[in-house]
Formats: sequence, C-alpha cells, structure tokens
Amino acid sequence: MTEMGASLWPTQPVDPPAWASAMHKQAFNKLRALELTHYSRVIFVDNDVMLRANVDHLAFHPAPAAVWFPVNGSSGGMTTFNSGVMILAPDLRILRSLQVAIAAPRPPLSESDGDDGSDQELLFHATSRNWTWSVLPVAYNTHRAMCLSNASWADVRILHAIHGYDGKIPPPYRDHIAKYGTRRSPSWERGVAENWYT
Ligand SMILES: [Mn+2]
Repeated sequence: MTEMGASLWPTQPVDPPAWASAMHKQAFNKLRALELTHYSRVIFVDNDVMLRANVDHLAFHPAPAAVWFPVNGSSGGMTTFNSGVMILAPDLRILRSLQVAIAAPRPPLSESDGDDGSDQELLFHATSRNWTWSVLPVAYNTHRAMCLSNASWADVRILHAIHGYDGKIPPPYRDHIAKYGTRRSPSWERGVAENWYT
C-alpha cells in the first residue's frame, strides 16, 4: 500500500461496549479515525466499498456527515444511519466522549435508529447529543439491496457491499425486500464489480 502512495497509521483497537454484537465488535475500531487530528477532514470508507467516481469534494463538506439507508430499500420511509462512509472532523474530545458512552449503559433501543449492537448504534445515539449530522445523498453509500431507479444506479459514486458480492442479500434487507419488492438490478451490480476488478 505504501508503494501506491498510501500512508499507514498503526493504531490500537477500541474496546467495544458490553452490548456490542459479535458481528460488529471490530467495527468500533473505526472510531480511531477521530484521532487523525493532523487532518482537518477524514473521509472514512469501509473496506467493503468500491469507489466509482472521485469523491474528493467530500473533504469540503460539513462534518460529521453520513448516509441514512432507507430501511425498506426505497427512498422515503424509515431510515437507518450507516457508518460505511463518513465525513469526520478528527477531534480527540469527541473520541473520548464516545469512549465514555461505550462504558455507559446502553441507550434505549429504537428500531428506526438501526440499533443492532454496532458502532452505528453508538455513533447515532452518542453523537446526536454532541454533533449535528448532515445527511449525504445515498449515491455516496449505496448498498446492493437498495431499490433505486436506473438513473440513480448510474449515479452511484460509492457502492457498499455490506456482505460481499456473492449475490446473497444481507439479512436485514431480505425481509424488507420480501415485503416491499425491489427494483435493484443484480446484473448491473455484478457488472460494476466485474469492471472494477478486471
Ligand atoms: Mn461495510
């Protein structure tokens, strides 16, 4: 990675809260991005996303910012905060306040906030007290099971695999798709993945 011009910043894991789900325990390490105070902005992306277009302009966007996934897969309706793509302004005080929140009792649950024992649950609850999130268009964090128009799919800048590109639909969305149907385009999605990797 360094040969490709990347700078690597070794860091320590973040102790997850007692209520962390097995699947999300490691995801709390994302909070370390807030330690990169030598940068005024960090555009955090998960390691299961593909960039389809330049997103440098996000560095000039207010922080913190993230995409809220439409729960039923289409636009409108309930949404859940997703931490797969975030614009952050590194700040050690915020990191400390999140670590205090990790040690505190779990906040009351609400389905619409995506309370799933993840870093997202922590970030949404803790930062709703400390931060004002700005909402990014779904084009910056589009997951494979979203119901979008063809024009919106063509506009996707960051595609988020969530659970890989194996053709399986992740469990939280399977039920919603069964209920609401989907207009997603598996062939388009496969095409994006193949074009990227070949
Ligand atoms: Mn991810």
